[in-house]
Amino acid sequence: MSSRELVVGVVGATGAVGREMLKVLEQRNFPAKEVRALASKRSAGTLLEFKGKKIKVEELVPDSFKGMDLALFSAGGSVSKKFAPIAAKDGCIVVDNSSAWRMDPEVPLVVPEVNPKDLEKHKNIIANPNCSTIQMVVPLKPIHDQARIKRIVVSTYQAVSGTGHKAIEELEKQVRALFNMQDVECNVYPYQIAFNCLPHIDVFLDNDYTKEEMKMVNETKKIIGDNSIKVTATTVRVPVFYGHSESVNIETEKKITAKEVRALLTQFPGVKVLDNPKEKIYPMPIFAAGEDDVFVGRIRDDDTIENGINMWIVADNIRKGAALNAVQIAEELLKRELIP
Ligand code: NAP
Ligand code: 3JN
Repeated sequence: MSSRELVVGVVGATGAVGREMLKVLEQRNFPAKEVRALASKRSAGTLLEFKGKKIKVEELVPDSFKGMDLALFSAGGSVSKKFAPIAAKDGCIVVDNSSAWRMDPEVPLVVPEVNPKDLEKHKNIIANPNCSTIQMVVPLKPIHDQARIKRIVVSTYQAVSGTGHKAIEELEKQVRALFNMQDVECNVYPYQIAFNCLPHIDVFLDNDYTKEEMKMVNETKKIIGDNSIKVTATTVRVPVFYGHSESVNIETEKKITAKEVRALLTQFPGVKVLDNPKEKIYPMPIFAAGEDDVFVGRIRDDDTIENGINMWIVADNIRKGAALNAVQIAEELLKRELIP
């Protein structure tokens, strides 16, 4: 990595993702000479901790990016739409966690294990994919390189932390209420999430898929760099705090066996294979929470088609799905000397 030390801003620093970004920057000893925390006026003045010191949250304003080298954004799409171009114009490189810029052809959409070279064409804004897409494309990349994936069918089981800190509180409160024989209050989700599954993440679109499902479809093609891959998704919210799970079925052009997939994935960076069903070893959110790797197991030949594989993929949605991937993008930018 370069020996440069950067002024780094975390936009949305008080949120579920922003707090994890501060943690990941600290844990990975990211070369920052200063870390600034930004959020809305509501939480300006709040104290957060970084490397044992208190940092005061500043209100995000158009002038916030003066003198800043890198900004990690996780304050929602409208903040990114408005402020990322302002930062970019001021020479500050933005790694944006929202969907605002992901499908813009001028903006690289990057998972460092999969398409780091796409960073080379950046124009100061880089997009971090959706968490469900990230954890799926990491293990699919080496399979695609070896056998060319033609079609993906995915169903997700997504943790409430993906909706932010208010959703984490909602699940906790509903569980407490139910154990105390009280009525549940639903403010974040349209229905009770405790002891339930909602086949509804983000808004419904005209084709009756949700926006989350179509993010998975479109982002996968852009990251893997192959528009011909067919992807179909069903995304479901489940009463888990941290860790998204996915059941993934793929059809490949060339034959690849479950045994070969296991061997490929064992060597791939960022992936941990947990696959010994006879010993009851398989990935679960309770193992993935707080971890960096994408866990893969239940790898099986799908005998209903000529070249098919089934697998089960689990990762910490706030870490690899958001904060860690963003910091890894920044590290890759430094390594490739792409930060002026
Ligand atoms: P959260 O817990 O609700 O936190 C939202 C953060 O945004 C807070 O820090 C909030 O600051 C800040 N914010 C809201 N409005 C703002 C404004 N007008 N100006 C400045 N800051 C503002 O949500 P989260 O889970 O951390 O998610 C935040 C965003 O990250 C999401 O909306 C999404 O775009 C992105 N995200 C991406 C992924 C992914 O899949 N890669 C996953 C989760 C989230 P206050 O304390 O001042 O309210
Ligand atoms: O629901 C999840 O598990 C992931 C949520 C991601 C999210 C939440 C609010 C807004 C996004 C995202 O990253 O796609 C957005 C957004 O559209 O920016």
